[in-house]
Amino acid sequence: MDRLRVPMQDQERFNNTLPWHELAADVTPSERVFVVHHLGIPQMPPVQDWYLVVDGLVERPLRLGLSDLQGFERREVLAVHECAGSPLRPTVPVRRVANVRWSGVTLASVLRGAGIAAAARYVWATGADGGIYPPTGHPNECYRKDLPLAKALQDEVLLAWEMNGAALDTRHGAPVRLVVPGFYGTNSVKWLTALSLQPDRADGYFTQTLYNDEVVRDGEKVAQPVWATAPNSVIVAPALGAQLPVGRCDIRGWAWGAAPIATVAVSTDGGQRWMPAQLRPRREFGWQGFGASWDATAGAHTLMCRATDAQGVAQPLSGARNEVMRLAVSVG
Ligand SMILES: Nc1nc2c(c(=O)[nH]1)N[C@H]1C(S)=C(S)[C@@H](COP(=O)(O)O)O[C@H]1N2
Ligand SMILES: [Mo]
Repeated sequence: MDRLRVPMQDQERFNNTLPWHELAADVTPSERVFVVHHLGIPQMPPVQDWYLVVDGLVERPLRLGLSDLQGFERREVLAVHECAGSPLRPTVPVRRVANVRWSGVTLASVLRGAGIAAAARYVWATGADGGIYPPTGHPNECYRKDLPLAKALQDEVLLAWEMNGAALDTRHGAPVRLVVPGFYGTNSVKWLTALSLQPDRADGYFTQTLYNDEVVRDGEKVAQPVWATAPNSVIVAPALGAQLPVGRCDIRGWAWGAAPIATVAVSTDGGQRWMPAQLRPRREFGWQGFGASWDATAGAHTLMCRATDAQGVAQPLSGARNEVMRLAVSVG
């Protein structure tokens, strides 16, 4: 089935990221949610002209407008939204993160509405945007990602048209985007125009070339798609570079990962000694608040936080996108 085609907006790409101390709220206000797009922003048509094609290994291909989608049961999910960082520098942490309440319908309900054929293994999701990826000059017919069907059918995975109770902003993928809680942001395709059930992984630069981590498994180097989020954490108070008075200082932050976080440890001396932080339980797929009280002494200090998930996987100290954060502050 033919998907919707639109021109691109003639405008600068931008990736905006806030300093972490502006992420103090449990649910991140929409204007503080980072914006990332690789090819620019497409000129989406008026919402009544938008449609989504569902095809491939389905019993009945569908062409759905927004009002058709709204006929499925509504579902809301609170979820961490985390960018994996530059796909050209997969081990460099950026910690672009937010905690968002998304609303829409489950991807599963729409796929089941089309009838899932037995041979289907992956869901390919296509955005309306296309063009050059500036860092490498590679041309792209579209932005396309894929999900393993087993994940796609989890009921936290949404086709969303609302963010924090308001209609999605154009920059965040209006009118409808995919939201994949527990997977990195790159998988949450914005400006969605097509879903296709397929037996194999998707074609295209963003699934075949970029967003594949090299990992060693059983002594062999293999490519691992950038899907599930690894445990991670940020300190939101005090702020990076803060000048603090001597005495009691509350260290606060957020921890998250595909699996719930079980413990967070905090260091105030660059990782020589660690103390356990207090940690809130996970709510839905959201991040978990942690806090620790520190008796700050005069001098320069490096604050660090390290999350360990319920499966015992801890943030590495270095060399990974989720390596522990180091925050320099001075006291006195
Ligand atoms: N269509 C489309 N979807 C996309 C992208 C894109 O370039 N095009 N970028 C992805 C990346 S890398 C991230 S981190 C998130 C960012 O979503 P946001 O801008 O709403 O925060 O969108 C993802 N979805
Ligand atoms: Mo990203």
